[in-house]
Amino acid sequence: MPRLYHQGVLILQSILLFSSTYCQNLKPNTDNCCILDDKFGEYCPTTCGVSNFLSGYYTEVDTDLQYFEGLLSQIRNDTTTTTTIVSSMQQVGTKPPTAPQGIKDPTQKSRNMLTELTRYEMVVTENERVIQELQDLLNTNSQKMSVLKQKISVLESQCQNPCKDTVEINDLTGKDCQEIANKGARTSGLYYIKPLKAKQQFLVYCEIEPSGNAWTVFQRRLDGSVDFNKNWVQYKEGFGYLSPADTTEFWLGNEKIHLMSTQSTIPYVLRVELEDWSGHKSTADYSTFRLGSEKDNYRLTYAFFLGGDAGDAFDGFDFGDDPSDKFYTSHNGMQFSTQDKDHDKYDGNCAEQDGSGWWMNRCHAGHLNGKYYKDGIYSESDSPSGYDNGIIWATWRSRWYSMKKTSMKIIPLNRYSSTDQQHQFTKDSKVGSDRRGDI
Ligand SMILES: [Ca+2]
Repeated sequence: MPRLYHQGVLILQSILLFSSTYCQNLKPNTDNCCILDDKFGEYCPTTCGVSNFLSGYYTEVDTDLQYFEGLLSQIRNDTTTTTTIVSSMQQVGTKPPTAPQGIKDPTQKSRNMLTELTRYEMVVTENERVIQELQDLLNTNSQKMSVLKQKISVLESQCQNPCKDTVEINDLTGKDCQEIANKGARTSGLYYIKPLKAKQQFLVYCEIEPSGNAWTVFQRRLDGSVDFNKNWVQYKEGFGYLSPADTTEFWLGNEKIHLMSTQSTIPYVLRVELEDWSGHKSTADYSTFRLGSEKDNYRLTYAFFLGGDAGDAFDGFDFGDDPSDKFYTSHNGMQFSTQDKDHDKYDGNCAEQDGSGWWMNRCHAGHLNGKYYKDGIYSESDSPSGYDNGIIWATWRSRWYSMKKTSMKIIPLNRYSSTDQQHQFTKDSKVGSDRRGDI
């Protein structure tokens, strides 16, 4: 107890000071001195006096000290209690209140249940949405099934009727259309013919006049719906479409044309029919038209030009570019050329440049398998090669004018009723290396 000790010392010092002050006023005598001796003189008190004096205060001081000790003890207890309270308050301020263990578990369980409930509600909501979607889909499918059932019902009722081919093919056949007409046919349309050397019959369009003259058509242009830029095999076999009313474009095929045109001792007449974009029409007829075999690359030959408003473009045309133009644009005697089979008289490939198959020379004055140009007029810039590649007939229209409609057809010479017009061929022997008939 250092503090108590110091307090006690202070009290003793105070008493001594008091005693000293008191002593100066005290006159020594026998009553107040236990040892009265001269050696001490007037000095008083003696040790015994001091002791007695202090003894007189002992009880009082001791009582005070005990009182102070009691106070200190109380203060110490109060301080300890206060410290504990402050510590508890600090803990209360920093730590969250903790629930008793008995309450903690049910609370957590309750929270888990709430979470599960929320999740379950979400699942229920999602399932309701899916069910609604499936219901909508079911309704849609039911409607579609209803429509399909109605269509099936209509089709089933239609199937009760006997099937009917929408393309009417006539029953009569022959080696060509003229023979079919000779058997009594008077209606133009689709017929099967079988030339003498043909292995099997094939379909053709027969144009039969009321008089009984019948043309077998092997080429038709009328709307540009068919691309005539084909290869050798396609031109050999034919392409495009035949139709009962002759309303579609086609090339019958070189092999068929060869079989037809070479089957009889009676020669065939070739008629070229043209129509421009103003509705004007013209023809060009050639006698003894023949197409050679594939071995001869389907070479074109005819005896002479019979006549026609279109003029004799097959004999070539003098375009004014070179004296040899006419010779090198004639077609009689030319073999057939395509993009992949070059049999022309030109260093290049006329058929490839002009995008057609034709009896190319160097190259042409009549070119009916050329590119279809709507409205007729075209120019070098329209042509990929810069050459005249349209459907041209130079003796009737400019090489930069492409026909709207064309056809090529044959008839036996004995049924050809037009006035014969003899035409004498002349050939220019001049040779050049450039194309003729082109700019
Ligand atoms: Ca060539």
